[in-house]
Amino acid sequence: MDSPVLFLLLSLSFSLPFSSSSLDTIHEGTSLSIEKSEDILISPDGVFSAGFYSVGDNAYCYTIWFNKQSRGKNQTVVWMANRDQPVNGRSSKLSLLKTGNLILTDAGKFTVWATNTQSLSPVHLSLYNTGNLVLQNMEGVTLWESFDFPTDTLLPQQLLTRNTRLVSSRSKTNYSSGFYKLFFDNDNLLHLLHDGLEVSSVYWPDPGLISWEAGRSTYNSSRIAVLDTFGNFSSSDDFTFMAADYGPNLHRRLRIDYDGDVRLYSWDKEGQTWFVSWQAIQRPCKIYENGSSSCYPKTMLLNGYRSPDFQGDLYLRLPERNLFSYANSVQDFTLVCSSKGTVQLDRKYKRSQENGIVKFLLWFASGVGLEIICIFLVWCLLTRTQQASSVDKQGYLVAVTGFRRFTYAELKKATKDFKEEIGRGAGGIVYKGVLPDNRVVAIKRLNESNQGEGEFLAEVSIIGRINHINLIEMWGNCAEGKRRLLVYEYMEHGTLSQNLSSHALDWKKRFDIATGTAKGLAYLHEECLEWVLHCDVKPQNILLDSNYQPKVADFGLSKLQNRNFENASFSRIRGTRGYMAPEWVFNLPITSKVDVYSYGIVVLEMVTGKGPTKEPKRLVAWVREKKNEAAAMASWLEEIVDPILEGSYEKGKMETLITVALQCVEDDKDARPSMSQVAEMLLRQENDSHGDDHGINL
Ligand SMILES: *[C@@H]1O[C@H](CO)[C@@H](O)[C@H](O)[C@H]1NC(C)=O
Ligand SMILES: *[C@@H]1O[C@H](CO)[C@@H](O)[C@H](O)[C@H]1NC(C)=O
Ligand SMILES: *[C@@H]1O[C@H](CO)[C@@H](O)[C@H](O)[C@H]1NC(C)=O
Ligand SMILES: *[C@@H]1O[C@H](CO)[C@@H](O)[C@H](O)[C@H]1NC(C)=O
Ligand SMILES: CC(=O)N[C@H]1CO[C@H](CO)[C@@H](O)[C@@H]1O
Repeated sequence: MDSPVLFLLLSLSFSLPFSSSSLDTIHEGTSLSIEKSEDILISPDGVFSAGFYSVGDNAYCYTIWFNKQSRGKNQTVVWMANRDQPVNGRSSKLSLLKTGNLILTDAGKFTVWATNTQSLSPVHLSLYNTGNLVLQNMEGVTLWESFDFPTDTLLPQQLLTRNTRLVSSRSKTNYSSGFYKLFFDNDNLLHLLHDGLEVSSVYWPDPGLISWEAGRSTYNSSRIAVLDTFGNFSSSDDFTFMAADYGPNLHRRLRIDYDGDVRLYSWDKEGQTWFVSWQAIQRPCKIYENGSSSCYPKTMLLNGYRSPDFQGDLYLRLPERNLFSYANSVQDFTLVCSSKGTVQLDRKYKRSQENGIVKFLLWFASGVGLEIICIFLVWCLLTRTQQASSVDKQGYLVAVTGFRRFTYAELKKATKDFKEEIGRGAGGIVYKGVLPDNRVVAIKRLNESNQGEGEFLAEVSIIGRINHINLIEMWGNCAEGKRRLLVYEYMEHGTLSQNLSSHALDWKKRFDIATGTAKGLAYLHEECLEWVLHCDVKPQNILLDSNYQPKVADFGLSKLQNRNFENASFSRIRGTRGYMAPEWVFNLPITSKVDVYSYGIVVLEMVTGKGPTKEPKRLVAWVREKKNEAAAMASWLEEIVDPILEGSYEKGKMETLITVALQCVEDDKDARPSMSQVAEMLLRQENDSHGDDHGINL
């Protein structure tokens, strides 16, 4: 410092928050104080800083930000230590203790955040050129690094793993944790989840697509994604993208924005500003915003979305009596959606005053600007029957999402403190309950697990979307702490097993149950959004509604439960003895054919009235033997059919049913038909018999 002027300039520059101080490392025993503006770490190349950052009135977070500052804008924050618990603007400090722990203390001296690390040898904290804040000991072992604990931003070379997730900010100005999450789900796919206070829903990739349709692969379980410095993002589920300005740009960052979209930003050197070089969701209207525009096949059509790419006219056919209310409710819904990278949603949901049976709402809005115009047709059908009040209270959310989130207190009350037990299984206990709107429900209380709430909700939202007349419908769920509950529709006639020994199930009902169950399982295996194995098909899991139509229960739970078994895609505990396919015993790969096997046993049990006890082979062998004797003895059916039926059944249909069931229980899984083939064989039989075969054997 030979010139005092230079010295003055230099010390001035130190008092600016983004000066080019050379401090990139602190050693143990050091504290960085919130009051001292020079207490800032700056990466060696001067690109990143770490220090206290104002997030509101006298509220500060310890953050890492880009030193490059868009003109007139606030700093670009890339990481926060304490986003949900800001500290006071006075006396707060970050201290690197001799023990190796890095702690953030508030004015009141309590610890707001800590790395919880310890080390016997001296430690130091450095801010790297990558934007990674790293705590190392003398031997160069990394004890902690900010790259392992991302907030809403992923920087080049920072790995997104099975243990990390990006969580959006609350809003543009509020940095605390918001509702949108980017993470690897249990199916090995990178998902975007809206995890709201009442409902949660996966909205990317498009839930209407099967993984391979969305260009994803579920097979690679390494669950890892990374963005390189050139702007090439690649993920282990085969999802890849390249920045529009692919190449050696100096600065990039991938962020899940407060509006739920994921965007890649690149630094424009000339304009000194960030620009979007990629985004996950092109049309902001597609982002989940409490039921704006997605497709929900589960419930009645509540709203519709017209793609801007669609040029034609659109017609909706309605009962004539609704035309009147249609005209009156045009104004009921307002929804503004512009395409300028921002979503403005201003919705007023009003119920029309008139006592019409069905309400119909139509609305459209056009976006600002020429590029894209979003047109929404919003249509609401709410039947005003005796249940009108319940529909009014909850109908909106339930109809939009298929299910809602309950609090534990609500469910405790609904079940009168879990008084009436109606079932019990491997996964938990089922209780009967009554919701405040008088709907009777079955509430399954799952055994406690360590599964994260977010994962549970993501999974449940998938199960909740599965909708088929022969599958039990889920109405809601609850996740509080370790408590996990599922709320289902209540089935009047209980389980198939409770009915088997009664006279209530005549031949026709039994055949219908076999057919319906096959249809439900076929839907699970082949048609629903996610390929789901049941893995525990048995009479206790087949429920009967007031018309004795079967509804398969407990599907999807294998997905909820096997979380605890690291890497074992299906725990060996799943299933019930007597109904389990030989694959389980011989440790062979588990496919949908395990459900086919169990189904076959259930049908044999239904036909013969004999349970499989502990040894399914004996039942199977016995039926096979009798059938093979058929050539010699014409009356083999009489010998095996449940005596409760008192011989009242259609012979041809019965033979088909038994033949199909025996195919289902072949030891070789490849010899078993698929569930949809079973359904088809039975349905064909049913149709044929409407014609000639009235061979009721009395
Ligand atoms: C910068 O952030 C503060 C609060 O943290 C806010 O009051 C201010 O309006 C922001 N300035 C700009 C230009 O966004
Ligand atoms: C941000 O939002 C959260 C949740 O609504 C709220 O508790 C917190 O006070 C907000 N923070 C600021 C700085 O407004
Ligand atoms: C992008 O990264 C993936 C995975 O590392 C690689 O296979 C692919 O070739 C890269 N693409 C380009 C254009 O560099
Ligand atoms: C799984 O993905 C990772 C990361 O993309 C890759 O390195 C690995 O080779 C993949 N494994 C298989 C079996 O494809
Ligand atoms: C951002 C937004 O509009 N959220 C709304 C979604 O819907 C719920 C329930 O209807 C509202 O409470 C939220 O404010």
